Amino acid sequence: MLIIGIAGGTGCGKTTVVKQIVDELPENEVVVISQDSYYNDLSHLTKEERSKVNFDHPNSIDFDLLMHHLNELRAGRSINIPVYSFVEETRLPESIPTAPKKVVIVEGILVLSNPALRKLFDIKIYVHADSDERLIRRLQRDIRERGHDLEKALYRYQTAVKPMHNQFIEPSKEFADIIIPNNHYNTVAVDMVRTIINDKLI
Ligand code: UZR
Ligand code: MG
Repeated sequence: MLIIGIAGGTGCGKTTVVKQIVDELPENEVVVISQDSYYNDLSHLTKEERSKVNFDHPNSIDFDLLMHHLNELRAGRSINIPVYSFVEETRLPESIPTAPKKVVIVEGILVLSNPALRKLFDIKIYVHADSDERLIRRLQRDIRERGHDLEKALYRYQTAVKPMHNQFIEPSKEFADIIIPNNHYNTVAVDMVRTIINDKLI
């Protein structure tokens, strides 16, 4: 089994890079796990209380469960991945049964910031995009897909997203084996990563 960790700031294009990598791989050999699925269960808080949570701080992620799940997959056992709703800002009651595959990709803003989690990755990738590019993409997504208005999205960016990025995410770049420049979609880098994976799969 090959476990690949892919980090990078919000809006850097992680999800797109992952999609491109996975598209060329046989479906039955790869599973993608998103850090977003592992936000702490906040169902005991009111919606008002949840909207004040700092979702960019490492403490908002259930890293223990994520690591437990990776160890289970490594041991050949299936896991139940929690389902998180960005609109409700909490974990939903259902979960997704997931079997071990040859390639496991773990993506999320903070996946290279946690030392114990980092140790579980065979390949560590950081996707870089400039902060103005990331802010543009982030605003588009927050407004279109996550039901925020411009005011709320900008407030969160200034009070949580940016400071946490500078404190935890950007410094995790030094742990990467590969840094993908992604201001514009980078086909060459994605091809190189695919080649590395294919080599390991044979
Ligand atoms: P990516 N996030 C939300 O917007 N709402 C939530 O309920 C939970 C998380 C955001 C989170 C972080 N920060 O910046 C981003 N906030 O999701 C990480 N606020 O997701 O890697 O796709 O950008
Ligand atoms: Mg994403």
